[in-house]
Amino acid sequence: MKEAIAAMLAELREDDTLAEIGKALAAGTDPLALVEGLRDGMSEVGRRFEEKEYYLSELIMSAEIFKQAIGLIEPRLASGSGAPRGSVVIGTVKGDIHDIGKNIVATLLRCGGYEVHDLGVDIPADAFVRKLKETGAPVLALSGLLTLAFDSMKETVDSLAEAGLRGRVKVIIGGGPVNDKVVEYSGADAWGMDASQAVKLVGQFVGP
Ligand code: B12
Repeated sequence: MKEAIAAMLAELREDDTLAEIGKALAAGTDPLALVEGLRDGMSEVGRRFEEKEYYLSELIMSAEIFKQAIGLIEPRLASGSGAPRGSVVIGTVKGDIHDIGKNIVATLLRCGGYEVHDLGVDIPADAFVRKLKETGAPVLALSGLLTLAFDSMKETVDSLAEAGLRGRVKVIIGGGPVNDKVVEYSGADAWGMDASQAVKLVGQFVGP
C-alpha cells in the first residue's frame, strides 16, 4: 500500500494517488504509514528532478497532489485533547519556501497535544526571536530543505543567543538534507528525520 502510494505520487497520477489513500483509510491503514508513503513519493520526485527527468512544473504538481492527499489523511490523525503540554514555535527559515514537511511536523505536534505557533515560510531570524519572546515557548523548530537554509538556521540560533534566549529555548531542526553536521554547524540542539521524531524531541525538551 505504502509502496503503491509512493509510486503513484512519483508518477504524478493525481486521481490514482487520492483514490488509493481513500481506499487505505477505509481499510483502516495507519495514517502515519500513508504519510510515509507520500514522503517516499516526494523523494522520488526530487530524485527525478535532480536527474533532469522532471522539471519545476513536475515539482509543483507533486506538491499539489501531496497537499490534497494530506488533506484526506489529516482528519484521521488523532488530535490532542486537554490542556496543551507546552508550546512550540515553528517555521521554514529565511530564503526557503518549502513547507510540506514543516506542515506535517506542525500537524503531528498539535496531534501530540502541543500548542504550535506556525510562522510560515521564508522567516527571518528576528521574527522567530519576536515570537519566542511573545509566547515564552521553550522549543523552536526550524525547517529547511535548501542547502542555503543551513546558514539561515545558524543565523537564527545566533540571534537567539544575542537576544538572551538561548538558555531557555531548545532548537530542533529538520528538513531533507539536515543531519548531525548541520546541527553542529548551526548550533542547534538536535535534528529529526521525520515528524514523529520531531514530536519525540519536543517531548524530551518540554516533557512527554
Ligand atoms: C515539492 C518540492 C518543491 C515545491 C515546494 C512546495 C511546498 N509548498 O513546499 C516547489 C515546487 C515550490 C519547490 C521549489 C524549489 N525547489 Co524544491 N523540492 C520539492 C521536493 C520534490 C519535495 C519536498 C517535500 O515536500 N518533501 C516531502 C516532505 C514531507 O519531506 P521533508 O520536507 O523532508 O519533511 C520531512 C522531514 O524532513 C522532517 N522535517 C521537516 N521539517 C522539519 C523540522 C523539524 C524541526 C524536524 C525535527 C523535522 C522536520 O519531517 C517531515 C515529515 O516527515 C524536494 C525533493 C526532496 N527529495 O525533498 C525538492 C528540493 C528540496 N527542491 C529543490 C530546489 C532546488 C528547489 C528550487 C530552488 C527550484 C527552482 N529552481 O526554483 C525552488 C526553491 C524555492 C525556495 N526559495 O525555497 C532541491 C534543493 C537542492 C538543495 N540542496 O538546495 C530539492 C532537494 C530537489 C532536488 N533534488 O534538487 N520545491
